[in-house]
Formats: sequence, C-alpha cells, structure tokens
Amino acid sequence: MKNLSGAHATVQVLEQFGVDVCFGMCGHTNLWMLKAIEESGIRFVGVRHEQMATHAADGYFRAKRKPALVLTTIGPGMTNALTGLGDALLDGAAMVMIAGDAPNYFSGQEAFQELSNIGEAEQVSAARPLVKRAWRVAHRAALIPNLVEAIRVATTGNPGPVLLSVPLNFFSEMREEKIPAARQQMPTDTFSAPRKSTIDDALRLLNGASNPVIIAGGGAVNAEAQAELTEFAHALGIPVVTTLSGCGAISQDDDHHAGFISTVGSPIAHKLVNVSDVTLVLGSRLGEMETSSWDNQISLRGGQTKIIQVDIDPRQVGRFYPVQLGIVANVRGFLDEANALLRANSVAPSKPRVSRIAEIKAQVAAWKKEIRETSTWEASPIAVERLLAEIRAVLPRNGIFLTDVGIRHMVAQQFETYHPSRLYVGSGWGTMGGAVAAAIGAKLACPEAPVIAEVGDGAFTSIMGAVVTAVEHEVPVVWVVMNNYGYSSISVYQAKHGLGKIGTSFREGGGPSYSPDYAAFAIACGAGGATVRKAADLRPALEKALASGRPYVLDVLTESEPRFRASGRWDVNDLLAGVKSPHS
Ligand SMILES: Cc1ncc(C[n+]2csc(CCOP(=O)(O)OP(=O)(O)O)c2C)c(N)n1
Ligand SMILES: [Mg+2]
Repeated sequence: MKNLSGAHATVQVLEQFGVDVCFGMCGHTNLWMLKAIEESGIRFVGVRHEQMATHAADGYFRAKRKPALVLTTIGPGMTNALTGLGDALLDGAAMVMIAGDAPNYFSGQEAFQELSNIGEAEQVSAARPLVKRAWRVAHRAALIPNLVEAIRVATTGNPGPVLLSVPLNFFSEMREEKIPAARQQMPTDTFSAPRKSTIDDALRLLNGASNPVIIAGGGAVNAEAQAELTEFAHALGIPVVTTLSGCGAISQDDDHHAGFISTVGSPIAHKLVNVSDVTLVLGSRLGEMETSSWDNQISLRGGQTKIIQVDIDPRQVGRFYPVQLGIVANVRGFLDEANALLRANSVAPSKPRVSRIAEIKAQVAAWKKEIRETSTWEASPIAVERLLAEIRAVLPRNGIFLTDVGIRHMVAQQFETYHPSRLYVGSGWGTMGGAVAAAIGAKLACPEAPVIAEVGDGAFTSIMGAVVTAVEHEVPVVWVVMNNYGYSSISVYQAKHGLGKIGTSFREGGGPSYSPDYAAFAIACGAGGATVRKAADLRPALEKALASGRPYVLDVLTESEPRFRASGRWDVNDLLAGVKSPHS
C-alpha cells in the first residue's frame, strides 16, 4: 500500500501494463497527470491539436500492437480527439484515452468547460459511440479499478479505444493505493479456440469444396496470424484474398495470395470469391466496402456459397450472410488448432488444388505485370502508379507505409505489403488526414523502420500541425504529399455524375488552382522539404528524404485523376446517378 495521487497511481498502472508513450495536450485538468508522466518512464509527445493524438496512438498500435495513452483536457480538448477514436474503433486499434473532467464536487453546476445541459459531466456521452467503453469515473476509489478494466476491454477481444473521463480533483487526491500486478488482472490465454469437432466440420467442408477461398480481414491481422494462415492455406491449397484492413494478413508475394476485395478490389480476387462454393471468412464483418455493397454478381453469392465464418466478435457472425458454420474464436486460435490437426494427419493439397493455385499464381503475375507497366509512366503531373512504385522501391521490407482515404484502394491493389504491421490504411471510418499523424505514432513504435506516409494535399492540409510535432519530438517521418490541387477522390464522382464543380478543388479567389508551398512550409517548421515535378526526380528525392534522418515533406505534383481499375462496385454510384438502389 502506498500513499499516491490519483495521477501517480494511474501512471504506475499504465506502466505495469506496458504503456510507454502518451500522445496528448495539456489543460488545467491534467497537470497532475503531466507531472506523474514526467516522473515515469512514459514518453510524452505533445501535439498541437488533439485529433493528432488519437491518430498517432492508432498508428502506434497498428505498428507495435501495444496501446498508447492519449491524454486530453476537458471539453474541447476531449472533443477534438474524437475523430481518431473512430478509426481505432472500426479498424480495431487499442488505446486508452484519459480526459480530464470538471471537479466532481461541482458536478452539474457548469464548472468551466463542463457539459451539463442534458446531464452532469456529460462529455463522456459525446464519445460513447466512438469507443468500446467509456467510464465517467465517479469516485476516487474507483479510478484504478476502472482503469484496469478499461485496459482489459481495450486490449482483449476485438481491440479498440476506451475512454476514462476523470474529475481533475481525483488526479491530485492522495489515497492509500495497492497497485495490482497487471498479469493477475488480464486473461492469460485469449485464444478461445473452437472445439475439435467444430474444426473437423470446417475442414470437412473445405476439403469437399471444388472452388474454396479464404477471405482474411482485419481480425486475421489483429490475431497476428500470418504464419498460421500461410501454413493453413498451403496445407489445403486454398487461395487467400484479403479485405482492405486484412492487407498483409498473408504476404502479398506468397503464391497463395490472390488479391483483395472491395468496391475497387482486384479482378482475380473478386472472381474467386464470386465462384467460390465454400468460403472461409477469417475476421471480416463482410460489410458494404468489402462486398461491393453486398452485390451477389461480384462478391459472395449469399445463400449459395457455404460460409464458414470465424470471428472473435459474436455480433459479426452471420450478420450479413447466412453461415454454414459460425465460429466465435480468435483467428489464430482457430488456425493453430486446425494446423495441428492437419499436421498430425500429414495433410497436403490434392493435385487439382495444386494446379489451381498455379493457375491463380499465373493470373496474379499477369495482373502484377499490367500494374508494373503503368508504374513506369513518365508523365507530369506524376502518375499515382509511378509514385507508389517508387516508394515501394525505396522502402525496405521492414519499412512502414501509411495512407488514408483518397488512394487507399489503389494502395491495396498495387502496393505490395509483406506484413500487416508495415501498412496503415484507414478502412472502416476513413478519416481524411488520419495517416498524417498516424505516421508519427508508427515511427515512435518502430524507430528502426523507415516510415513514409503518402497523403493527399487535402489530407495533409487538414493535419499539417503534425510536422511541428515531428520536429519538436524529433520523429523522422517522410510525408509524400500528392499535390493535385483538390479533393480528387470526391471530384471524380462529382464529374462522373454531373454534380457541378464547387467544393472539391483548391482555387485562389475561385480562379487559378491554388496550393500552399508545402516544401517551404516544412522548411519553415524546421523539417526538410522539397518539391518534385518530374517522375525521374522522385527516387533521388525519396532517398534523400529518408537519408536525412529528419521529418521531411515531399510536395509531389500528382495527376488529378488516378486510374482506379475497379473490379468491384459501390452502391453510392447508383445513388448519385439517381438510380434506385436494389437495396432501397
Ligand atoms: C475528415 C474527413 N472529411 C471528409 C472526408 C470525405 N473525403 C473522402 S476522400 C476526400 C478527398 C481527399 O482529398 P486528398 O487528401 O487531397 O486526396 P485526393 O483524393 O485528392 O487524392 C474527402 C474530402 C473524409 N473521408 N474525412
Ligand atoms: Mg488532393
């Protein structure tokens, strides 16, 4: 038992659970937390807008699979941070956010920055839809028990963000505190493997199939099951396609990898999924983006293909498609058990399966060749294909690549990823700009890995303050800004459907195209910066930026209409065209 302030007790517990970095911003409510952090082994990374803190924590978790702490003050400090929680929630990234709140003895009395018009200390309600669980800590004695539960909720099951809203007087209040041992308060084993008979049923279905396919989603990534998935797919001779958040679940240079499915996707992946008679779904909610708006002609033939769905979250099983076998389990737990059985029986793929994989491999190789040809384009403004190819060429295998909305589907289609922890794509929530700050988290998580974030000019300008933070905290991230003078991912829909012109391009006084000088901005911040106009200058510029060991911004004049080779579809296109959706 030690006499500790709430802040010191909180920080000691977080350290016990392995938290070693905090992204956040000061305010009158969290000064005791800052003091406790300063006295701890936790590194504090101050940001200039709280949105960056949650994105950075998201990037940190995805690169290292360890939760970071996000610290904000009450009211606007907390609400600024909300957007990044959405990405963490929908893409499964654990983080613990602590927001200071009004003193509890003033509860409901509109203390400075308290939200109390519909209830006392209601800021927590603003965050509820964006977290796995939120706590309005009601008593100093509940602070540590609530915190420990918060960490458990964030890091188990499908990982996600949690919030503790803590009255500021609890941070300073001393109390005899017994800091519990972390390992005694966490599950020792979270594999939750299914019963042998269930695995037998799954293997029987897969063995009897003529055109089986595996869909690996974010759940396969979160289960850290790359080795297990690769072994399983090889043992049975089944191709693996991934969703956007499942990218890297199997290495993209493995010959069982057959592309990805989405509203864009890749043609081979869609064909495999569409003709499949048995589909093993590993950790995907099979939502709108993954299934071309649930289109039976392109994606899964619901009701026809037999689906084995494995998910750690019971809510997702059988949610959008009827399942033949619905299994609530950790993806790695399922694969571990299945692989053990396959090994014990020395299972190897049948001849037809081996030749099917060879055929798929040839198709994938032809598709990659097509992409490679476009990646040599010399045109100015520079083609996105070329840009992606140059980044892949300079980034070593352990390098981390990040992107958010905009070209994320092109990245999944055309940028080879060998391991999921080396790729960050905003998937479910899709915040424009998230990757700009997530890059800082990724670099702090893996200081040895070169980090490149390829972001749109719209994305970059929304979170430009990240450069300031990177300079202050010496985080050498390279941002490649695709400067196309506008929100081109949106303007392409606007143009396609004849929906006018306003709001999607950057112009000065409504006239000529406008862009800040991003390189000059970076230099003004103390970072490195350069402008790239010609494709041939890209590689040396990227190499120089990486070698500089400093935060660096490359302003790359990029074509305004990337050529999406879409083999999937999105219902919203019908809607914008005024066609009645089959789902409406
Ligand atoms: C915070 C946020 N606001 C708006 C959007 C809608 N949105 C999706 S893509 C996009 C345009 C992105 O522009 P930019 O970053 O310049 O990339 P580009 O599409 O030009 O390649 C917008 C505004 C979003 N996803 N997130
Ligand atoms: Mg743009």
